[in-house]
Amino acid sequence: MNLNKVSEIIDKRDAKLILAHFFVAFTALFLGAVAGLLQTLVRSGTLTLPTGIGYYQLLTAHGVLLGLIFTTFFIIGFLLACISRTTGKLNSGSLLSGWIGFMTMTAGTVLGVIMILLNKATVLYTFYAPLQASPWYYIALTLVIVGSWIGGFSMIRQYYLWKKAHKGELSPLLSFMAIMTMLLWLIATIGVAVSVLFQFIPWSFGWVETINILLSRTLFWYFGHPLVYFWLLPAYICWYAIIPKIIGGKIFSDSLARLAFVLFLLFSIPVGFHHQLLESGISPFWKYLQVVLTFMVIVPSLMTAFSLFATFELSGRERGAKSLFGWFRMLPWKDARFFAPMMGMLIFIPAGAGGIVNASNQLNQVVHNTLWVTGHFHLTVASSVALTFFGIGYWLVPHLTGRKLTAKMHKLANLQTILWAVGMFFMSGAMHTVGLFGAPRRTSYTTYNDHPDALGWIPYEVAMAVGGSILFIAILLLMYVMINLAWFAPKGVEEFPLGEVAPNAEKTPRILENWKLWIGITIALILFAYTIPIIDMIHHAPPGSPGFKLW
Ligand code: HAS
Ligand code: CU
Repeated sequence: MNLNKVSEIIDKRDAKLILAHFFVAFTALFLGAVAGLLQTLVRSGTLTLPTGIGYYQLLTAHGVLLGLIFTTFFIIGFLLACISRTTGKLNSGSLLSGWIGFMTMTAGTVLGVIMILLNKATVLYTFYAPLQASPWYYIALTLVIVGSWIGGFSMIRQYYLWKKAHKGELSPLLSFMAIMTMLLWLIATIGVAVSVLFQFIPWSFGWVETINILLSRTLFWYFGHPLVYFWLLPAYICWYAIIPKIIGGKIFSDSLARLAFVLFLLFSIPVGFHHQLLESGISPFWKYLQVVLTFMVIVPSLMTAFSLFATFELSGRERGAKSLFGWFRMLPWKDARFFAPMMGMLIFIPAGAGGIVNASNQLNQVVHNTLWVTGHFHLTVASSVALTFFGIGYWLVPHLTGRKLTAKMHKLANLQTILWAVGMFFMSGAMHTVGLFGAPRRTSYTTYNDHPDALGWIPYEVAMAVGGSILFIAILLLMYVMINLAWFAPKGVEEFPLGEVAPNAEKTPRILENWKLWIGITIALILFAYTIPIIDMIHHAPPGSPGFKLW
């Protein structure tokens, strides 16, 4: 087997492919952020959009560009970097499929954005039926998904080749985590692909007149929940395996890290009903079962919190920290590669607690479809995950371009992290609070005929706009730093911080790499949680719905 030797610096050809992904990701981030800023201004009554641009059109652009495009491109780029760094440079076949995947995703992105700009796809990022977009929009989404599969296959192929050449060896932790993340994505996207190909495309072309709404939403959330872990797991890769190196410590336990990722694969998917607790047509038994499984998927996050605390404390004590929390001060707070993800971790504590509120059936009745939920996902994906991705970008971009993250850029990057945290505090804090007062999500500015409740929401919406404006300044700063790191920073070598496992950690049990076993249990759990409810939805379906264009 002709496998390349692992080098500390990612190969130049691989670097190009990864940078191409980052280029699309950060462009989408910038455009999505512009939409976000405008939305907060419109919603608070501060700004009226020029005719021709709709609030819901902006909201669609915002959700799609940030939630689907920024994340997917960044993640695939980062996972490719993890694979290339730990299993050796991509061989020519994997590199080629990497590029084909990238091109396919980019074509889908361009087509999708054109449809949104033409106002032919104002259906928000969840594209709930019976809202009906142009068929070309669904085709665009299909291209993005299929492209991501091709990129994923290129990673799996590389991993397989490594395994073949290293019979009986444990694969590198980073490559294991990357493959687990991609596997989660492959299994999850099957749901949305089935729905788009067999329901949305025929319906929007007019080949069939109606759509089974409940089935389409269920297939969406079969995908939509694991989607949020597809965002989270790359951040966990950084927290588990990269942060220890940056702080001069060690990975607490290789087995615990791998076990957490295995549990995410098992429990991420059969839980979509926690987004549909208020949807009629699903029996309470199946909702209950999926809520139980949702509480199971909290376990690997708690394990992660435990493992990170252990890493931080051990490294602090090694450097002489004595008191109970003395290790806290020993952490490298001025290092942007640490500070941004660490802020993400800190924010994940209240963010995760909010998730547990959402998942609790009775509390979900209070928060569902209110701005609380919008607040929840701005803390999770838009803070914990986004800040970690920014933190990865601060070393990975210069590593790939052969430049250095200078002291000045460290300072600006830290300032951007602080601005992000402050902006989110106002925006997400106001969203959570006013959500509890009943303010709905996904609505433009309205006073509901000067209803006193609705008038009471407006000050919070103004606070959201203040937070949104601070966040936009932070995005401009981020763009400045990233452009510097890509094209202007001084030439040099920026390391890829690859954590090592603590020498006294237990040996990793082989069963954790038993892919067939984990995939088997995953499929069994999915079939258990979804088969009967889906048969019910098809058998007892009310008459299907025609399409609506409400914009
Ligand atoms: Fe969620 C809705 C439940 C996590 C994203 N979620 C959403 C939506 C999004 C989203 C986008 O059950 C809206 C979808 C839409 O448009 O309708 N969520 C949960 C639960 C968790 C959870 C139980 N969500 C996430 C993550 C997301 C995300 C992660 C993105 C990345 N969510 C829900 C539910 C809904 C929902 C319902 C539907 C609501 C509705 O009615 O519509 C859990 O996974 C959370 C577990 C996390 C923890 C925290 C562990 C803490 C850690 C940090 C440790 C920190 C350290 C540093 C060590 C238990 C790991 C400390 C250092 C010091 C020195 C102090
Ligand atoms: Cu969920």
